[in-house]
Amino acid sequence: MKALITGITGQDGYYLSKQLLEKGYEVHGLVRRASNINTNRIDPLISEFRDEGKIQLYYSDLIDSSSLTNLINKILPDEIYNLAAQSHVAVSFKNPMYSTFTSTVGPITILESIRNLEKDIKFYQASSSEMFGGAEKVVLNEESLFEPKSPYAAGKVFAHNITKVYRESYGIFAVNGILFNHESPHRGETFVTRKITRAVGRIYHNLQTNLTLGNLDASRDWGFAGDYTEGMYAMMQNETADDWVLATGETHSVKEFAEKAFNHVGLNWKDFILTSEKYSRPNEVHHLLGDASKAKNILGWEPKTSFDKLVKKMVDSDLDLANREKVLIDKNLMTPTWEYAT
Ligand code: NAP
Ligand code: F7E
Repeated sequence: MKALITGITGQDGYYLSKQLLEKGYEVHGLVRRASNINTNRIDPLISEFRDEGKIQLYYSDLIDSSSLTNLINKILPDEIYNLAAQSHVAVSFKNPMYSTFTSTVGPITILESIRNLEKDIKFYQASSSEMFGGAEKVVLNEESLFEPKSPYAAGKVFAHNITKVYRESYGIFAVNGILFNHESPHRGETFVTRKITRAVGRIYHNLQTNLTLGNLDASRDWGFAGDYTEGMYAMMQNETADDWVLATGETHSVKEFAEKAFNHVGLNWKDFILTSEKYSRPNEVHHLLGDASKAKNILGWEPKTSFDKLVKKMVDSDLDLANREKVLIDKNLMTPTWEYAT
């Protein structure tokens, strides 16, 4: 089996390609050219699987439709997972056009390519719980209404709908995975969970003195990314294509996440956390809580990692990272970074 993954260099790209490679897939990934090498997450997979020709990377971009189409025509994958996006909600307010182009032009280009090919290629679209808007404290499922609150979410609603349109109009096996927040030690460092665990590691090793956050009262249904990429695969193996919610069914505030993360190293979060308006968004998603019963009943998917285990896993990994950084900083081989933007 051959899979093409857009967004292979991201958090989910890492877990999904690892799982597919371990199942014997040939994995093809789309990489953006950047001034610094940006394959650090998947480097271990590249060194393990490249010699067997099991992992192959190509320069492209979701908004470069011709290169994307040429790639699909050349690779002729069995499954395409569209994970690429400008995925930071706060940044999407600053770069609304780029964020929207990426989320909309990308999937429709892929769907058009699939429509024009003889081969039956399955398509996975990375939909998001952000599409729900989170204004009400309700439990959300596949039937809940979309009320996007950001350019990011508005773009994802388009992609979700166009995926459904191609499924219903042309019989393409096109799946929407409506995933609630999922985190890991590979999470980008400007998302709130990783920003917190990174700070805990650095504060513990005296590399940072405090941490500035925005809205501490926002709550999210946070799961572990590796569990969610297994869910993506299960959706693609189901007999029929559909829309699926993946969530844990628990919600926790940013404050609770911070409290648990600092407690894990014996520190009190109140001694280190500051708040600033600079991290608030023009429009906030206050509360997200998902119901993944459909995925559980039909796909047999359930999250395996509890909230406590997730926080500990992320803190432990960032303690280790900060420890390694400390060694380099002490030898003047690295300049400390004190605070991350966004
Ligand atoms: P991520 O870590 O931010 O990774 C995003 C990936 O997209 C990276 O590989 C990035 O490349 C790539 N990318 C960005 N713009 C691109 C473009 N114009 N052309 C080609 N590639 C581009 O995101 P993630 O957490 O793995 O999430 C994966 C997908 O699921 C995203 O679509 C996200 O919106 C969606 N999602 C995520 C969550 C979550 O909680 N993680 C929940 C629901 C939905 P670089 O490495 O070069 O930046
Ligand atoms: O924010 C609040 C912030 O940026 C979570 C993406 O993967 O999940 C992610 O989007 C909450 C928000 O993730 C800071 O205001 C407080 O209420 O970690 P986040 P997100 O916006 O939920 C969804 C499902 C996706 O699809 C997205 O791609 O935390 N918050 N203080 C902060 N957030 C950040 N980033 N930084 C802060 O300092």
